[in-house]
Amino acid sequence: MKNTTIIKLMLLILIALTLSSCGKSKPVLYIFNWSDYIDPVLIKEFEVANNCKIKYSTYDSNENMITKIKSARESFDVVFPSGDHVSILKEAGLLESLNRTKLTNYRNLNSGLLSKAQVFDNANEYSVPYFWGLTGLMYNKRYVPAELVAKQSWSIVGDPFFKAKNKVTMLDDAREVIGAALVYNGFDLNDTSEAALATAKKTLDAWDVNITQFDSDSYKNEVPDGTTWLAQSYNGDVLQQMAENKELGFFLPSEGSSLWMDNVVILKSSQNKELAYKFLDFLLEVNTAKRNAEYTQYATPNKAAHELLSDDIKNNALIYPSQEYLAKCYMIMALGNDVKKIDALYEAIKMN
Ligand code: SPD
Repeated sequence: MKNTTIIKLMLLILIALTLSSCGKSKPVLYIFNWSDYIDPVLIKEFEVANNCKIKYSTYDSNENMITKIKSARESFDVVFPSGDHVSILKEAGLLESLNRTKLTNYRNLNSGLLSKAQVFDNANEYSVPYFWGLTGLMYNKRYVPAELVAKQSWSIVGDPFFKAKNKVTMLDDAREVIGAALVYNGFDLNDTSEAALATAKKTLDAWDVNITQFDSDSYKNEVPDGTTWLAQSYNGDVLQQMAENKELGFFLPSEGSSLWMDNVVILKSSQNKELAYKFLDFLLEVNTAKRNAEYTQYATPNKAAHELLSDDIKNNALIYPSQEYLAKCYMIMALGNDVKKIDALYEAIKMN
């Protein structure tokens, strides 16, 4: 064999060995998050800094997330449930009790918001606040007349202007849909009394003539392209679209709305807890949290990161509404067995 051939062969073997050992030794972290809810550059940075691979999957509702994590086929390390679902996962014994000594950046969190999170995780033992937000109405200015929007009311969902046009959608989220009708009628969003739910049903039956679908993802593309004109939507998702399209508008209804906090948790079944802790701590790091808030356009519970944000973001009332507006909003709470009443009403509306 010629010397050059031998050298080439040795090089190939070396490359193959390097590649196979990389593949084998790189730990993998399985992350399951809401769609459009992290700056993708951060994922790459974490992979490089920790010489690992992130397998990243997304969901569009807490209900889908729970179904997948309970199915034996899917296994995840880090998940992002909303507050009421932190309680549900905790009750089901699925969450890791967090060792805060591994979270060196935990001190960056806003202590006032940590106290608020105790309504669903009483000692902040299982969850770390990720972002908080509100639900409102997104619209396309090209099709929805300004006079209709001027009232800034949930009542626009049932407005006769939309009749037979098939242009209105609501979230595929029982708590948000029933919640909007409850708040519109002056009830607490967590009220499951017969009177409250009967009133909400009446309103939703009236709105339903306009509603074409219950969907939590499509509106992000369909309001911009005119397939949908008005959509119940999560504030940050809309602001991400509004940055690129001046024809889009969004308002928080004057009657009030839902207020929610999404959180990071590690599943008890996680196969790579050390790496999961590193990922949580990375998200809590001040510059990571600042960049993530800028990308997602959601309100950060990271006090140190919030201080670094531009005034444009800090003063944006669609991200950080006034205390006066927040007083009209309701945190979505876990309802135990009573949630079945909400689910039954939601299914009945969807079947109409
Ligand atoms: N694209 C991210 C959306 C996050 C919404 N989470 C909150 C849901 C509360 N019902």
